[in-house]
Amino acid sequence: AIATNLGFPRIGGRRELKWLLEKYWKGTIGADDLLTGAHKIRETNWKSQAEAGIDQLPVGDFSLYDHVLDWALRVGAVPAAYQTPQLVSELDRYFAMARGTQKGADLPALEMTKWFNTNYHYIVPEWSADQAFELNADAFLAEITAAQTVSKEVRPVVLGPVSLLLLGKLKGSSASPLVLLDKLLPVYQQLLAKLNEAGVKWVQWDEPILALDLDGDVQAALKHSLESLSQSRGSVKLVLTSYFESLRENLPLAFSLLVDAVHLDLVYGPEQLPAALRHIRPEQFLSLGLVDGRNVWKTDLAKALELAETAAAAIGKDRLLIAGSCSLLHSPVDLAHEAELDSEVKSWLAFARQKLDEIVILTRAINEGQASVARQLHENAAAMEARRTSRRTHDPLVRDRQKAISPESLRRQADYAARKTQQQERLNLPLLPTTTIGSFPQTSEVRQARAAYRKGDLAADEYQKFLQTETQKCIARQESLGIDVLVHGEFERNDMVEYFGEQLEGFVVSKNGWVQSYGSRCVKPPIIFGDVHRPRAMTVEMTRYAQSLTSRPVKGMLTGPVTILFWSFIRDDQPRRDTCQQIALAIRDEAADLEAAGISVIQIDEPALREGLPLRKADQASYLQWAVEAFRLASSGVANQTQIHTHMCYCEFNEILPSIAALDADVISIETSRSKMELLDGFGSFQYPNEIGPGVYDIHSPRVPATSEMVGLLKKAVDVIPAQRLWVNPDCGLKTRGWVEVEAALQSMVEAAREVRSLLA
Ligand code: THG
Ligand code: ZN
Repeated sequence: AIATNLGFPRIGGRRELKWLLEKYWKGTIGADDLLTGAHKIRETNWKSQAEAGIDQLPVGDFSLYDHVLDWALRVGAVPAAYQTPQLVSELDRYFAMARGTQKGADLPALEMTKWFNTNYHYIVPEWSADQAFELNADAFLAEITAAQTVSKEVRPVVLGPVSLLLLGKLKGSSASPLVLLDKLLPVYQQLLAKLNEAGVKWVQWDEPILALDLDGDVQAALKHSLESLSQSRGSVKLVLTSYFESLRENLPLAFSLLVDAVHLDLVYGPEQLPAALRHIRPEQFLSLGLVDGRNVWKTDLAKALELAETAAAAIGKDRLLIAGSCSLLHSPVDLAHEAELDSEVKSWLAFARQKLDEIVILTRAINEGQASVARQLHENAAAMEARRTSRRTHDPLVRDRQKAISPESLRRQADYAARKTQQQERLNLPLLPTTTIGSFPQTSEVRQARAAYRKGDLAADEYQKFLQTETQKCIARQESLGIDVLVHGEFERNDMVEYFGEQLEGFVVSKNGWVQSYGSRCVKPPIIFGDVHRPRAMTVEMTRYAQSLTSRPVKGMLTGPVTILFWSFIRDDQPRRDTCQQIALAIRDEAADLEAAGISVIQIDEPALREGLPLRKADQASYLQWAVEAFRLASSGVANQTQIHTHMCYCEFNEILPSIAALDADVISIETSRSKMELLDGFGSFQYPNEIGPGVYDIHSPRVPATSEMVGLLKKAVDVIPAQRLWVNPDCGLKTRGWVEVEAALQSMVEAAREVRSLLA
């Protein structure tokens, strides 16, 4: 068996890439410094993989911003707008496509969207109907040469032509991007010929779309692409990789393709191994994805070895590649950087660097026998046993409470129409009430105060005083702007999930467990290791304080159970729905406490509801059912007079509208302004029953929209949603913006609401 790895995190153990990129964008370092720094990260990654004993080093898994964008450029697909001579260097062009530019050329970024069901976001390539392709792989080939100095065997990672095309969009046409396949394949032929010349033995041929439901055209395209490439590749072998899901009905297809190995994600689809062993052809290798590439738990090596030994017994150990389930891009880098983590929980964890060791131990156990790694296997078994039996993962009180959940606890007391009347009596809001999504600018002052408090440089009471002053200013500003439903501003919070993870029992938060979200942006998901419960109120004090400053309603701000679940590292020893239900109970208690403190409006955000949707249609209905139930459990404990809001962003809502309606929130705010309210059409034709606040301006841009623009959007909205059920708010939270633009934009927004109100009167 050969020890392999599908990819390593790019961001660096200390987020070196993030700092380099942000300095380069600011202009404090030049292109040479950026490229040298990036090369150093690549080299460090290769060296640590080689030292760990990985036999084939992945090359091309690194990227300055995003690997899908890299491949669009490697096949020469630059949309016309970005071919302008105003973009002087290749690097300017690259970053203009990735994040837009206002220097010289004024160009928006290309669209960005989620990478399958992960929390990573990729840049969506734009294809044109007359698209021409051209190989542009010198830098890629140079990386291969550089990696060959670190290890004798390197494995270039290539994003396959069918997935590349389908991950992009064909502009101005409703045809499938696959109409371009025959134009694209010659570029891949040239590339393979060059890899052959470079002495490459194995290429990782990523076709991640194999994890999806595929129609006949896509299946035929995969077959055709590999047939057309078989001539040009000399002795290069291809390992066909997909991940995040079992291959299911695509499995026979995968093994029938002209590839020399097929990779299986055996963490998310262990049941596919027997079918794979039946379908594998005698000359093919099998790549076993045994180590979870997107979670933080140690692998149960005994269980993984059982699978590997079954495979070895069936086809021989010489035909096995041992690997992570997917690229380690989705794992934090190195557990060794976590000096302060709870030591018991830490003994159950493996980050990317530790996962390499697991891959090598499994490979040695297969090649040299279990005795050769007896100590490591023994240690692992002890860690597994300790985790299984730890009292800290099981809380009988939480379990009893879950068993006692009644159907009534998933329902508000009255239906929406009755609630609406009672809420209006209490809140007395105008037509088209104005509000914001929750957060206000996290200025450097706010972040510095939090950092000082965490370091111990700022005393707890000083920090509290600081937060109160910020909140006070924020309330005063909203009052003078004339906003109807206020928020406290969330100055005490870092991230909307991490903040709750820090306070709930059953979670730990790492110091350095960063994972790339997109470009230079990272998240640090909390780790759910045990049964979740809420030891004390989390948001009540600050919300009550804010409410004491004003006679207008202040919204209590909570993150919903589904979003807390999906933006955390999830325990793998019980079904997700059980964990989600536990979080929902904690949020339900928090909502009850807010209500008892006199809070009349409570927002429970669920931006990740759509994210959790399984990749395969067959699994979606049951997911939606437990996800909706978790939200309803969290939100239904309050009285009719308490108004529940929710918020969702970055997603295609239309396909899950029935589930969004089933949440039965009194008010939902959604992101719509970038699509100029097109998104709202779905809500109109579906006849969404409750209140909606379609975002009237895009908070992702520093641009301050004119009142007339927002009036235009509101008029469009009134056409699809009755005015009595319409709210006026920005697209999303304001924490990434500055106060100057926020005040100007909100002033225009309040003015727009007033104008439309008088038009309607
Ligand atoms: N929180 C969490 N997960 C998320 C989002 C979030 N996943 C989806 C989406 N939002 C991703 N978007 C972003 C947007 C901004 C940042 C990260 C992900 C970001 N991160 C800071 C950075 O990299 O500098 C780190 C923030 C910090 O210091 O805590 O700006 O909102 N959990
Ligand atoms: Zn949002």
